[in-house]
Amino acid sequence: MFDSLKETLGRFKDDVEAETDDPESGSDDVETDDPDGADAASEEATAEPASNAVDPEGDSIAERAKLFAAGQTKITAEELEEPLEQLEFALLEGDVEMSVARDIVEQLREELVGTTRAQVKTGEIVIQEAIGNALLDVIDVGGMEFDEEIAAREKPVTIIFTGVNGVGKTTTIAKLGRYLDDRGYDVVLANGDTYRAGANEQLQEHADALDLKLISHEQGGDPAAVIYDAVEYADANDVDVVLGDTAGRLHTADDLMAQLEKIERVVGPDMTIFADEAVAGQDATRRAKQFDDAAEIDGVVLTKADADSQGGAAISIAEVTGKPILFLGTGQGYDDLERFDPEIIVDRLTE
Ligand SMILES: Nc1nc2c(ncn2[C@@H]2O[C@H](COP(=O)(O)OP(=O)(O)O)[C@@H](O)[C@H]2O)c(=O)[nH]1
Ligand SMILES: [Mg+2]
Repeated sequence: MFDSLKETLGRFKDDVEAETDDPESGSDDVETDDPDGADAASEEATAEPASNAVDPEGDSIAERAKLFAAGQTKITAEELEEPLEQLEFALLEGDVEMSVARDIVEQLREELVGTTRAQVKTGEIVIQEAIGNALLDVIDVGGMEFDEEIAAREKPVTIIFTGVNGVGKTTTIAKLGRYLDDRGYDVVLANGDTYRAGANEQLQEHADALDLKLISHEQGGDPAAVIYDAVEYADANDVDVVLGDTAGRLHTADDLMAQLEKIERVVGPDMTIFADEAVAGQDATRRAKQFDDAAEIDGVVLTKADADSQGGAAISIAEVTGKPILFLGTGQGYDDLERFDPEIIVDRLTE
C-alpha cells in the first residue's frame, strides 16, 4: 500500500541529506564518524582558500566554515530548491492534487530552511519529522471519529453511502456491517440501489453471509422509500445502525445527484459517507467534491488501497473536501477494512 509514495518521500529525505552534506557543495569528505570531529572539520576549514570570499548569504566563507566546524551552519533555501522541485514533481506524478503538493512543499521549505546541518548530520530526525508534519497537515482535517459518533448518537444511526459504480460501495457496506456487528451493534442493510439489475441479489448475498437483515424493494422503486422503510424497521426492532446503499449510476449524472438530494431530504441520514477507489487518484478527489455538493458528505472511505501504490487520493482527498478519510478498504474480504488513523499512516509512510 502506497509504496511509491513512500519511496518518493524517502528519496526527498536522501536528496536533502546529500545536498546538505557539505556547506560548499561538491566535497563529501567531511568526517562524521570521528569523535573529535570538530577539530577535523576546523582543519578542513583552515585549509579553505580565499577565506575572505563572501557567499550569497553575506557571511564570509571563513565565518561559515567556523560555523560549520561547530555544526551550526543552516540549510539554505537554495540547497532545498532542487530536492523540493523533485519532490513536487514526483507527488504530481503520483496523482496528488496540485494544491496539496504545493502545500506539502511549502511547509517543508518553511520547516527545513534554517535547520542546522548538525541536526541533519547527527542523525536527528529533522527531515523525517518535517515530512511527517507536512503530511499530517494535509490529511488530518479533524471532523468526526466514526466509532465515537456511532456510540454517541441516538439509535438508529442511519448512514448513507454515495459514490460511483464499481468503486466498492456495496462491498464496503458489507464490511462495515461486519465491523459494527463485531462491536456489538445490531445492523440492518437497505438497498437504495434500485436502478441496477442484480443489486438486490448482490446485497442479499452479503446479508446472508453476515447474518444481517436486508430491506429491499423491487428494482425501479424509490430508493428514499427503501431507506425510509429500513429506518422504520430499525425503530420497531431496536436495531442500532441502518447502512443504506445507493445507485452509483442513473440515466444521467443530474438524475443521480437529484436522487441523492431526495434521499437526504426524505431520510435525513445521520451520516453520509462517500466511497471511492484509492487507485482513482485525482478522479476520486474530483468526484468527492461533486458528491459533497449534491448530498453533503461527513467522511470518506477509500477502497482498493491494497492495489494503490501512489497514495495520491489518500493524501489529497481530505484537504480538498475538508472531510476526513474514515476507513481504507484493503481487500475483498469482509475483514479487509482498516480505520484510517492519520498519525499511523504518516508513521508508515515516513518510517
Ligand atoms: N482489492 C480490493 N477490491 C475491492 C475492495 N473493495 C471492493 N472491491 C472489489 O471491487 C468490485 C466492485 O465492488 P462493489 O462493492 O460491487 O462496487 P459498487 O459498484 O461501488 O457497489 C468487487 O469485485 C469488489 O470485490 C478493496 O478494498 N480492495
Ligand atoms: Mg453497488
